Amino acid sequence: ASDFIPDFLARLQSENEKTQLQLLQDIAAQGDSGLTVLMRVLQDRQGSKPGPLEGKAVQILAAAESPKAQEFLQTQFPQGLVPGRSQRGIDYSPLQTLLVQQDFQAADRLTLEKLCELAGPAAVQRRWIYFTEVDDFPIEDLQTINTLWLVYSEGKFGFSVQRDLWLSVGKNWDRLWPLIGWKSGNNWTRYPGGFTWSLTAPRGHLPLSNQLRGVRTMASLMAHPAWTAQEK
Ligand code: UYC
Repeated sequence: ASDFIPDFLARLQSENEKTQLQLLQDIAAQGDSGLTVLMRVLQDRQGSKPGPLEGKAVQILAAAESPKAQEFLQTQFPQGLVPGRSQRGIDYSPLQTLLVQQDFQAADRLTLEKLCELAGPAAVQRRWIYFTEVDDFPIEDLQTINTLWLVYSEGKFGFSVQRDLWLSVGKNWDRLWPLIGWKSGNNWTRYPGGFTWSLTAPRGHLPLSNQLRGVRTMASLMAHPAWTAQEK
């Protein structure tokens, strides 16, 4: 029954990321022995920086109704796969939980809340952030939030993805909006119903930045040193 395991592990080594993610889905479809392979993959990769491959494996294990898989996640990753590093003592584990569950809409809301927390009590009260507050965000916290989005979205969502696209269109907002599905023709995408809260969304679709008060907050986010600084 587990003949496929060595072959699978060998293919996982060689294929590109997109194929690897597909391989993980295929293996998960093999039932309990498939879950065992996913646990093995995660164990083999412990100590290296988690990416979308590890994120997908954790999402599959978390969704499986398998006590063995639950226990594995509890013991191997009691704090979650991604370390929730924060320079301001902010707890990112609820965000990690929502992203593991692929509840992208709730995760998006919580991301906005976390950015307000980062900006301080005035922003928490106001429920939105000034662009000047973004400049003072610690690199470490933005990297944590971004890594969480990247790891649990097959590398599709996150500020750094938005930034890559923004650079690819010469920092032209009018070209960015349709690319990430925030505007279609002359129409802004309506919050929340118009947005796509799943991986079928275009790259860079999430997390959202409300443009009601202009682009300066998003511009500050895109220009933040977090995206060019070395990760710890
Ligand atoms: N909304 O249209 N948005 C809200 C987006 C705009 C508006 C929240 C994103 C255009 C109002 C989020 C886009 C616009 C509210 C987003 C978008 C507009 C609101 C909840 C595409 C009108 C009610 C968090 C760029 C033409 C709140 C929050 C209020 C909410 C996101 C209207 C996450 C990405 C220009 C009236 N929109 N927003 O910030 O403050 O409240 O009245 O961007």
